[in-house]
Amino acid sequence: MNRTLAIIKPDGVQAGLIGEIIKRIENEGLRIVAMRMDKLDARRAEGFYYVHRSKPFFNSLIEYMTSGPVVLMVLQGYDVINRWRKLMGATDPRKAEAGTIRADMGTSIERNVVHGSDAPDSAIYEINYFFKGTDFVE
Ligand code: IDP
Ligand code: MG
Repeated sequence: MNRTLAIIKPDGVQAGLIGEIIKRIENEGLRIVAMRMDKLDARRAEGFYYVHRSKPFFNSLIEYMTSGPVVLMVLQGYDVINRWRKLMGATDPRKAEAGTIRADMGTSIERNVVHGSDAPDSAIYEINYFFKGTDFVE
């Protein structure tokens, strides 16, 4: 699996960070093979994050993810899942490595600016959740 799903979350879009985040993706040598802006409603956000449905932070996460527009992207490249996770940094911006997107731009463990698939099976689920075959460029 050489593709992953990336999301610029509502706080990132709201703060005007789309360009800076895409610049980091391109500088890393990852290719954007599908991309669009969207606004998630609760049903779509809940389906996307269904693995977290019993977590205490689930309702707050859904409220956050539906609070404004997002940028959905499919990234492609060698070892892309790990490379994008490394660019993002740890879930909690306070624990994220210096120079990562979450360390530089995140404001809390919830409002951490970006999403990235964490494994090949979740990448397949997440990419297919938002994109269909004809959305991709080669
Ligand atoms: P990840 O985005 O680094 O893969 P996950 O554990 O999959 O982290 O959690 C999904 C999202 O849920 C996080 O990116 C963050 O927005 C939110 N989240 C995770 N843990 C917490 C928490 O303890 N409190 C509040 N929100 C959380
Ligand atoms: Mg995750």
